[in-house]
This record gives sequence, C-alpha cells and structure tokens, in this order.
Amino acid sequence: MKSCCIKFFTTLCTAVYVLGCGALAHAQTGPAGYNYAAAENETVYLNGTTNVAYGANGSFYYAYNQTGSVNCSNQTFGDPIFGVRKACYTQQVASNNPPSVSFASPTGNLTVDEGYALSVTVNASDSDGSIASVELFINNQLVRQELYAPYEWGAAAEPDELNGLPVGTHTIKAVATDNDGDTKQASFKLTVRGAAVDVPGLVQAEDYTGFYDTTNGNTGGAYRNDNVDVETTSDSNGGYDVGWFAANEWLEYPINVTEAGNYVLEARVASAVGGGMFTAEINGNNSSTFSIGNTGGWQNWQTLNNNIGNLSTGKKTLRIQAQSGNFNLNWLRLKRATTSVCTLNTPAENIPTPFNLFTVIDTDLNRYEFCKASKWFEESNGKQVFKLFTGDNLADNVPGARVHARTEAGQGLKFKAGSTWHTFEARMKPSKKLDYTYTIAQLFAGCCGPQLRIEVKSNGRIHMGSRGNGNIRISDDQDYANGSRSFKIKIRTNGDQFEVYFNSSKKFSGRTDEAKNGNTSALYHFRWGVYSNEVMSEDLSNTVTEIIRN
Ligand SMILES: [Ca+2]
Ligand SMILES: [Ca+2]
Ligand SMILES: [Ca+2]
Ligand SMILES: [Ca+2]
Repeated sequence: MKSCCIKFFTTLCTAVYVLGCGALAHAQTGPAGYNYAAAENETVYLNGTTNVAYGANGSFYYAYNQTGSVNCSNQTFGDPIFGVRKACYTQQVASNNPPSVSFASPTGNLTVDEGYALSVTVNASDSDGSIASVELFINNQLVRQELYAPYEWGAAAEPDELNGLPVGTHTIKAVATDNDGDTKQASFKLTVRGAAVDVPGLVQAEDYTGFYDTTNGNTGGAYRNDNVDVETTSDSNGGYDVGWFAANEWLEYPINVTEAGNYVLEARVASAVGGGMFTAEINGNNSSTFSIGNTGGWQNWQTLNNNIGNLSTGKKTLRIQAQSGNFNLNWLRLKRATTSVCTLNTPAENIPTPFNLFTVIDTDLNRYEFCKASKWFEESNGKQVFKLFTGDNLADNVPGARVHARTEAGQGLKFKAGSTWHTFEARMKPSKKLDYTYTIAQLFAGCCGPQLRIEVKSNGRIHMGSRGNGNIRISDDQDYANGSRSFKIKIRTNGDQFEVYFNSSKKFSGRTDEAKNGNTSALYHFRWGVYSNEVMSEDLSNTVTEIIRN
C-alpha cells in the first residue's frame, strides 16, 4: 500500500514539476540529472540500477548503483545538512551489454611443435557501444593491448611475440573491454610438443613432453624440475632413468615415424622387487603391455620387447601409462619388426615397363609385403637392404635349414616367347666376404629347376648356380665381394635363351635345361636377395641398389 502511494505521488509530482511543480509545497530541487523520489524518512523503491542522492539546498550525500529499496534517512546516508527537511532524488543508471569476444584463429585448442610460429586473431564487438581495447595474455601475463581492429598478435608487426614458449600446455586468453568498462574474455589451450624423435629410433624415458605424476616434486632430483621422478642411471651409456612409478602415472613422447611398416617396441627396465606393469600406445593405437619382473636390482637393466603392429609415417605421440609401479625405465626403442605375417597374392604374368628396383611386378603385392619371402627387408632412398642375423636357421614358415632374405617380386613372371630380350641388371653390394648366396635373378621351376644365381664364396669369387640337377654352372674369377658390381641377365622365350654378364662382359650364353626339355612354362620365379643353407654364424647385410630392365 505504501509502495503504491509513494510511487503514485512521485509520478504525479514529477509530471506536475515539469509543468511547474516547483510552486508546490513539496517541490524541492535535487542535483542536476536527478528527480525527486521520496521525502525524508520515507522509502524509495527502485526500478533497476539507480543512483540515489539525499539532502537539500545543494548539500547531498550519494549512494550509487543501488537496487531494491533505500531508506531515505540520516541513518542510511548520514546528515548532509542539519536542521533542514531533506528528500531523496534518483538517477537511473544506464544499462550496458558486455562486449563479446572470441578467437577467430585458432578456433579451438591447438597443438604445435617446438619451433612453431603462431599468430592469433580475435573477434571483439559490443552490441550497445564500442570496443575500447583487447588485451592478450599468455598464462595470465599480458602480451600486448590492441585498441583497433583487426585484433592480431604474432602478425606482421610483431611476428615473434607468441613464439618460443616452452614444451608444455599454455593458456592464451583475450580480454575485451567496452566503452563502459565492461569486460569479457575467451581462451584456448596451446600445447607445445618437444622435437619429435625419428622412428625407427630411441626415445629416452626422461625426455617426455607430457606427464602425470602422483607425487609433488622430482623424487630423484636429477635432470628436470617438475613432478616426474628422474635419477641418474648406471646403465650402459649412462644418462637418466625415470623411477618411482605409481599406478596411473603417464608420460608422453612426440615421435616422427619415417618408415612405414611393422614395429617392435623395446623397453629398457629394471626393478629390485618386480610386479611393475605399464601399457604403451601410439596415438591411442598399437597398444602393448609390459610386465616387469625382478631384474635383480634397481640398476640391473633388461630389455623387454613387444610387437606393436603397423605404423604409418608421420608425427605421432607415444604414451606409456603405469598400471602398477615398482620399476625404472631408461629408454624405449621402436624398431622395424624382423618377422611378419603377410601373403602373396595371385601373380601377374607380364613385366611392367619401366621396370626398376621398386617396380611391383605382381600388381596385387605391396612392396612392403615382400616380408613373406624376405625374413628381413627394408627399402629407402633407392636401395633395398636384405639382412640375416646370427642364429637364423629357418625361413619364415618354411621347414628346413635354409634362411631366406629376398624378394619374390617376380613370382609368376614369365619371359614371353619372341625376339625381344628381357634384360635385368642388378648392382649388388655385399657387406663382407661370406659363404652365402646372393640371388640376383632366378628362373625357378619348383625345387629343382634351372637357376641363375650368384654365390659369394669366402674367397669373394662368384659362381653361377650350384646344383647338379639341371642348374647352369659357370664360374667367374672376379672378386665381387668387396664392392658394387653389376650383374646382368638377358632372357628370351622364358629361358630358351640366356645371356649372362658381369660388369658388362658376357660370361655365359645358352639354354636352360627346362627349355631343352621343351618345358619353359615351368619357369616362374624372378627374385633377388640373399639366403643361406646353414645356420647363420654372423649378421649379414646385402644392399641392392639397382634392378633395371633395358
Ligand atoms: Ca557495451
Ligand atoms: Ca613425483
Ligand atoms: Ca612418480
Ligand atoms: Ca634414459
């Protein structure tokens, strides 16, 4: 009831005042911009945010930005003018819409590699006024203020102001201020990754770029100053290891896979008590779990390994997460797998043109799947490398003692009848003189057909063929074992005629026994690489740098 009356009176008086209310008994004068609201000891009910003045005759006390109601009394304001009847006067405070702000670039959280170059652009606007300024902060440290659009940092004028942040995660925040002083902010997370380790390669456990650790500080006190627990190691090659693992702790490492293929992950671990376990993942895939037994001491190191499957090339994140602690980790190593599972598909019949080292003769067969017939195979930069290792005594899935590391790229290849010679030239570079066989080209019919192959004997000399049952046997006095020597074979009508050259010098010509027997269609292999009939007594590497059809 009171509210109603006061409001009614105020409205009435204000209206009358405009028309000359000053002549009325209650008409009094407030500060400039203020309107009469209530008499002394009455209550002013406010509509929205309001400034209130209390007093008379030019002496006023003020209460700013009031809402709700205000008692118009000396108790509320104090007495601005003694002995005079006072009143309250009000001034509506203009409402303000805060500004809006967002990042135009980047539009969300961002991960960059160390050495990155970053620029950001901020959108800022104000619906009922204007933008006075936009400030950019990194981890709450002011970078710089912009007064005019476009609001940009790291752009042409200051290209490096956002660069060089250390590895880790940082908060980039923009704060916009409008012409009324109201602010609004937006932010995103910038994660800086350390330099990626090239893979195949070795990742030091202590060179993590992201982590979660359950205890404050570095218990080991070595190498770094965050919460991960690092100590010096007496393992071979020294350095540091991460210890004091606890369940749920994790570490991350940026890697750059330079060769696609199947990989093995090795982990260098030690534990005086055993019972440790961690899982490794690459981009959330290739998961493998390592269980760490008692290695006989915290610095007695063992290398564990797990096959982790195929990796494509490119930058990825290796992450390990402990399921249980009680182990030390010195390093992780990603190696190409030495065994593999893949299948050869139905062979094609024709020789592709051009034909070279990397030509897939069998169009259904990816070169990287040569592993079926190649126990250890890699290729890069115009070369193919075949290796056998000490102790190897079986070809994959082949019973018996013969060890293979060679392609079967020519599976199904037929040398068609006609006048055209099919010429293949290979340049082999054996790593050392050994009594093993380097197969450069082989026309092969089952187990016992004619073969043309090079055998690098212990004296470094080369023999063509080795079997008595139909193979072609020639000898050559040149020492091919110490360097790059060309070998060329010309074939036509699927073995009805052969010519064999060493270093462009023709050493042999003739017909295969199969051809003599009218059975050329039985010949179907063309392959190169290395193999042994005995258990390998030392590691062997053979690099093939050319296979040319001309
Ligand atoms: Ca505004
Ligand atoms: Ca810790
Ligand atoms: Ca820890
Ligand atoms: Ca280490």
